[in-house]
Amino acid sequence: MDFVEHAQCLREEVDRALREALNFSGECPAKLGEAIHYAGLGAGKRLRPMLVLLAAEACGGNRDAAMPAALAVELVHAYSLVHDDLPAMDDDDLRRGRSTCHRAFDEPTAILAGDALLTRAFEILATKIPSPEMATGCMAVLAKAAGAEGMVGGQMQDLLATAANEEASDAEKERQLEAMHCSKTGALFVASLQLGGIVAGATAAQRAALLGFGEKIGLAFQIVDDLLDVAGNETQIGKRVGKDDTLGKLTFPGLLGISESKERARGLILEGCTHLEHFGNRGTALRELAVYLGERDS
Ligand code: GRG
Repeated sequence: MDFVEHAQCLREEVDRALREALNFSGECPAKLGEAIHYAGLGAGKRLRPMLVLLAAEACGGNRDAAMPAALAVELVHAYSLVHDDLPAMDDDDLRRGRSTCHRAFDEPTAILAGDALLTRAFEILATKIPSPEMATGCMAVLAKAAGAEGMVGGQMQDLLATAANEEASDAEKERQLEAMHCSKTGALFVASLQLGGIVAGATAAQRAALLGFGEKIGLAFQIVDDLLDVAGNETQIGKRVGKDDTLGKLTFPGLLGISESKERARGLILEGCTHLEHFGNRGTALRELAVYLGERDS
């Protein structure tokens, strides 16, 4: 099986489990339930859950035991997309090839659906991971990565950067851009790999290797995301392109140019993959995923 087929199988497994995880049996109002399903089950790539599952396998664990952690990361990611698209944030109308959640429903419902996806993530970690130590370990890692010192903090840096720092040197702008992406996007990539490690009972050395790998590929992913915003195909990507430029955002292609940005992404992926040597053959699927991240067109 080549990596594309492997990734498709993983995506289908994740989607089946996601559907079940978003099946609210209690008193969830129907409209809220619909918005949660709409945002949580849209046609995303499911990269973060794949990272969780493949990291667990690289550390000698199995996919079934890692699935609750994989779902939790995907739900946090889905919430962040809903809130990122809101008028007060990026004000987008297209996501995953269809209307954003607040356009398909309304703004208050989208805010609440995002909140419910976020809280469901932690409910799943608390109730579906049998070992209490592993469950609390996962909750601590995911909360930190998603919060003020991670994704939410990175989003704030992004909002502040748009208007400020005009005077900064290119080197300083690059440093700020990397720091912002490390928090906004990279933290959840690193957390995905760490969660896979935790549920597989990884050693400290294995977790350090996953961290080294995650930091590099998280940044490479974001550089490719910036490149797709400049030169990608809106239908393939499923979201508007050219937004960064319209919003006056600092981006890697804006700062380094297109070919240097591509070179940078390639270099980061190669560097990241050196950390996978620690896992021998068990790291192969993570390596293939990293290569895919660099070459993706959506
Ligand atoms: C609490 C208001 C509030 C906000 C939460 C919105 C937010 C904090 C953070 C934004 C983080 C964010 C949306 C980062 C963008 C990362 C990114 C490039 C997402 C696209 O990821 P893909 O390509 O998406 O993996 P798919 O659709 O494939 O899952």
